[in-house]
Amino acid sequence: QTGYDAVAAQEKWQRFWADDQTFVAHDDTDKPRRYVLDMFPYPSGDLHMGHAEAYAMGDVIARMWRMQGYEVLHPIGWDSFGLPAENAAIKSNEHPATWTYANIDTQKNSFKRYGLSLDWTRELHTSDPEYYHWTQWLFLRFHERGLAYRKDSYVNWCPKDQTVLANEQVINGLCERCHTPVTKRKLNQWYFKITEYAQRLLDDMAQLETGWPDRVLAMQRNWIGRSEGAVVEFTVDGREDPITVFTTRPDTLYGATFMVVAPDSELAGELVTDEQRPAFETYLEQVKKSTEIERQSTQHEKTGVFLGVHAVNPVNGERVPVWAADYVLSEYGTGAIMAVPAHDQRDLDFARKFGLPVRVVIATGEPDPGESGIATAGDGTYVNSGPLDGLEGKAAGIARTIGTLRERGTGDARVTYRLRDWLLSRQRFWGCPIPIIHCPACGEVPVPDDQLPIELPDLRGDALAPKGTSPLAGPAAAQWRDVTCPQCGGPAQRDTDTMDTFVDSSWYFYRYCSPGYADGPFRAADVRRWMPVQQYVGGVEHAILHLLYMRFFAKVLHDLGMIDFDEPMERLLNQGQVINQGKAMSKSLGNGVDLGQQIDAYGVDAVRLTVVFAGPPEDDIDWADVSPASSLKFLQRAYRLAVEVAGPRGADVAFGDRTLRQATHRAIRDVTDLVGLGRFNVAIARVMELVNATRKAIDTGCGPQDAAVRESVSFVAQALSLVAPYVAEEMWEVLGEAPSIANSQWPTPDPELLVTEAITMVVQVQGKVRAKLTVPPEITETDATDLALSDANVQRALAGREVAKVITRLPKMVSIVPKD
Ligand code: ANZ
Ligand code: ZN
Repeated sequence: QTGYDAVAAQEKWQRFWADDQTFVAHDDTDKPRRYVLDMFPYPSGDLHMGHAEAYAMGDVIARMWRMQGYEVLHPIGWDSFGLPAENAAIKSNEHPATWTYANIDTQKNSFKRYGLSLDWTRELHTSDPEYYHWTQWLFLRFHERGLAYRKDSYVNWCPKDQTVLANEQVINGLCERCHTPVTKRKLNQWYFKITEYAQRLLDDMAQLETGWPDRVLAMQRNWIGRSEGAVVEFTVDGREDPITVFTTRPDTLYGATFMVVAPDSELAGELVTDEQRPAFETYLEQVKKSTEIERQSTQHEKTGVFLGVHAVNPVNGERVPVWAADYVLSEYGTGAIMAVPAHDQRDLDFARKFGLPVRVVIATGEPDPGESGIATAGDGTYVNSGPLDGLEGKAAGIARTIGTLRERGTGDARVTYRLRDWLLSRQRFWGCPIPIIHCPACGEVPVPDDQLPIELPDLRGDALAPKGTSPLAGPAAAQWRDVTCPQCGGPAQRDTDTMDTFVDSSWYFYRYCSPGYADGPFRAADVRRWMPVQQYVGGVEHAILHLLYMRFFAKVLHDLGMIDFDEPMERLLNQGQVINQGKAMSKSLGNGVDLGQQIDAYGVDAVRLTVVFAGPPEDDIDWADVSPASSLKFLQRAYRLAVEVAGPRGADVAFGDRTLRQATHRAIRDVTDLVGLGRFNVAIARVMELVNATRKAIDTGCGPQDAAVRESVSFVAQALSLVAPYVAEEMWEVLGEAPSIANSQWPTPDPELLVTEAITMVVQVQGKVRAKLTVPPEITETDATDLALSDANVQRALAGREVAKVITRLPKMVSIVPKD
């Protein structure tokens, strides 16, 4: 028998691993522990190529650590609340749970077939009351600390899905899901106060610098968007409260010739005079239709209305007009600015359009912005700025202005963040109910802990259809909604929103440590045992949202005294995407690759090997460039080696063929290092080289029964088990070893066999020996050529002539042929 039967092997070893409980993590053990976590899947359909890649990468690490002697926790669960289930339920007139749990069944089978070393005993579903009980409990802890609150605000609204969208779910002004243009709507919504943690989220990134990709940290830093500046108060005629602005350039205060407030801020509505109100209202309606991205764009045509009032500049007493314009956002800074057209381009564009004055306060030597239309932002000497006149440099100007403002009580230094609070209300059914009761007498009353979980009622079909409010606010849910107030016993109503599913996914990895725990979200001792997670694996599409939210949750849990670390994920691997023919796979392009079909054709092992071997884990894989057929051929070659070795164990390996042993031990060293560095594809290339060396030793060297061959093939099997577990188990069995290979001991290289004897490499120029160099036996073509060409004698022999050809016979000879 020469080939291994992929289908038979898959079935055989799946059954074995399940019966043997090979991948169950033991709480009770003396071994050191490691926690490898894959971002849990959303059960949208069957497993697809994207999953295939992500989970293959995580499994390399989990299996390696297991063989290295760690007790590995590698759990799996389901992010099972969410809109697709609800939409499917509306269509099929069923409960969203039906669709969800049916999909989970399908996917689960595929996951098992895919041969991942997962601990299924800790499986969880965020849509189980058993789980969301604790999501609600955590919400109440946030609520107690003032970290969950409600406010009225304009929210992004998808008119098609009839739901609120977080800023992050609006992509270029369109709904992330259905691509409908997003509009604005005023609603009373629940928020998490993530802004209170903005600075800590920034500071603690220091802990992530070695383990997380730089680009993810950069994206988070940008998203948080720390900005240093000042607040300045401008008084308004006939009004008690001043207008407070946030500026990064308080030093330009003498150049502030008008003010602008966000049209959709409360302040604008308060300030506008009766005379200007109609124009303002018309403008506001228009603004509500545009997206934030359009509003912030410098290309965006400047629009605005005068509000009819003037404010007083605190440094020079000048009266400046107050306008409303959409380039000022209500949610950033204070929602109002002092406009300095000479030194800020957007203010200048606005001033030129509406004929407002432009006053230069920093002489930079550049053309007058009022004439050129180009604002000057550089450093220079202050002019037209009272006591600042003659001063050089903005650092000095800013410091001095803040000093003055502070003395007079009209301003102060201020740090602002771009980060907004996390809008968590969703007007949808298939999510975690918010455990709050609204009582006409007592107001917002938390559901007492002992009444949790608040389970979803049984709604289906048309009761779930989008009507602009939550299905839980509709008539079908009246019985569920009407309750008595826990405080006064009077009639009251449940909150009818459900939570953003990002809440569910912000704490699932703690739950894996205490599956089924009934007295809290997790047991502190369990989390202390397993966490922080040593390796987190998932897509870069989560670089901001999920990864920021879960970091925020960790900090709150830390402050609640529930965990003793504040960063839950030590290392992060963002795998690339699987694309086809250079493009993302999509139905419309018809370039989708079906994972099931690939597995049917080539087997799990070959597909997994292909995915991991395709390139660095972070890079995209173009399925048009890879060949699962050649992966399968390689696996068969490796398997045949084991078949040839099979038979009684030979002599002591110490007497085995030295050349092959050296190749094996160098491969052990390299594969160990490369996997540790996340360079899985290069590690596989090394295994392929070892397979070739072993083949050569069998065919033209020591023959199959030499102990060095068994040693080499054993390592090949172990290394292959990282990506091709079925064939690896088969090889292990053929070699006569006890299953499972997953529990075998990863070898350590013998230092004595790593010593590389030096080889003399002869360098010829035009057939004449010009140099003898000492090189390692495994020297590569490029290294040998570079080394030869940089030798002084070789250079002299070349005498400046160009090289026509380099012929190598490695590692012994390099022959250089010069031109002419
Ligand atoms: C006066 C000024 C003069 C400004 C100048 C800039 C240059 P970052 O760095 O992004 O924080 N600003 C403040 N709040 C705003 C809002 N809600 N919507 C739109 N723009 C707003 O930018 C801070 C600067 O952006 C602030 O400093 C303010 O304009 C503007 F030569 O104030 B500046
Ligand atoms: Zn009450």
